[in-house]
Amino acid sequence: MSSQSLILPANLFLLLLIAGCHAELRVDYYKNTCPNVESIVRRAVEMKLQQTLATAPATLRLFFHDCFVMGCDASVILASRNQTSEKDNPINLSLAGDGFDTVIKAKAAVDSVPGCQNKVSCADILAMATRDVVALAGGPSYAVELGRLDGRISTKASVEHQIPHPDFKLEQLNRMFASHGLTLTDLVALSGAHTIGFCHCSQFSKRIYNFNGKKNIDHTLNSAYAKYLQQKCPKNVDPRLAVDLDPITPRTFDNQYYKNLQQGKGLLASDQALFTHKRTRGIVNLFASNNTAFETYFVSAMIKLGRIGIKTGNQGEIRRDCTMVN
Ligand code: HEM
Ligand SMILES: *[C@@H]1O[C@H](CO)[C@@H](O)[C@H](O)[C@H]1NC(C)=O
Ligand SMILES: *[C@@H]1O[C@H](CO)[C@@H](O)[C@H](O)[C@H]1NC(C)=O
Ligand SMILES: CC(=O)N[C@H]1CO[C@H](CO)[C@@H](O)[C@@H]1O
Repeated sequence: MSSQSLILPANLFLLLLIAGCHAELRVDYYKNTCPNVESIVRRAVEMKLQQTLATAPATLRLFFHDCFVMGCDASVILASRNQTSEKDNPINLSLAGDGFDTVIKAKAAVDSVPGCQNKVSCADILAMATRDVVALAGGPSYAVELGRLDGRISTKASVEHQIPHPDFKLEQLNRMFASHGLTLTDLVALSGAHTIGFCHCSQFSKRIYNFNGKKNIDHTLNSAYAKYLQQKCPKNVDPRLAVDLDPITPRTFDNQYYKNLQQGKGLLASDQALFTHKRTRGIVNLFASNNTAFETYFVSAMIKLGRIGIKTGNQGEIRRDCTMVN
């Protein structure tokens, strides 16, 4: 037998496996078990957002981290007594508590409705809450596919090499996103999430103080913006200090992020790289000039993100407490 004929069935099997996963997600998954789940989650998210605006970026980023590490299975929310779960990885130092709190509050709201108790997964609640915070921050809304089960495994080690680093070059970003079936257009559209939220000084201090190990400023950085950042983030600053990812409209989910990139005002090296590189510059320019195009591609990429590594059947469960396996 030739190696070709051996490889083909394996690929076909993988394809069927992926297609099979998608088939299990449905927009009306809870139609019979908890028909009002969407409005219950929405109300809980609105209340949480009224308490703190940080809810929006925190929840959106939590969803991204959940999906990239072992799939969208709420494994990022599992806590361990011995500090060995995903959220204990140092990368999570920056996962704001408000994202976790949003899911826990929405889960409590769902479970308080007769009939809905223990019927809706934490992974689905996170997916719905993410859609809601984006819309409430001024971004597009979309129908969320549902039917993810919650995972039972969460390890600190699983986070390694799964979350992109802000110093990644375009090729590294592309490789990581492609490993989850996401295209360059998806990468550029999803990076638009950095139109809201905060970033700690440590994530970009190299760009303003010692670029490439020398006492230089990253030359792709707008010089006025670099000066502004040096004022906001002096050397040896309190590591808890953070600045807005989008300096112009930090609380609004819009396409300002891409206009910033055109002016050298991308905060992270991984943001600015999208404009520096010819391969993605056209997509940045399109999104900067046409907000509808940005919203369309963002929604399509979010739906793809929400399909990564979903657990169905006996691979998962509906957790009673989002922080613990049943
Ligand atoms: C392309 C690769 C990406 C890199 C390298 C990256 C890196 C980062 C870093 C370093 C921060 C700041 C964390 C901190 O210091 O607090 C951040 C924040 C954030 N990221 Fe990303 N990110 C990427 C993609 C994404 C994607 C795909 C999403 C969602 C779809 C996302 C959503 C967010 C949000 C909303 C924040 C603000 C969080 C907050 O204010 O609590 N990021 N990201
Ligand atoms: C930490 O606790 C989990 C269960 O919560 C257990 O599976 C794991 O082996 C423990 N790890 C260490 C290093 O003790
Ligand atoms: C903006 O993008 C949308 C969606 O891709 C498209 O239908 C529309 O024609 C574009 N508008 C302009 C002015 O190019
Ligand atoms: C939200 C959360 O659980 N963050 C944790 C991330 O990891 C650090 C340790 O590296 C913890 O101190 C944080 O509490």
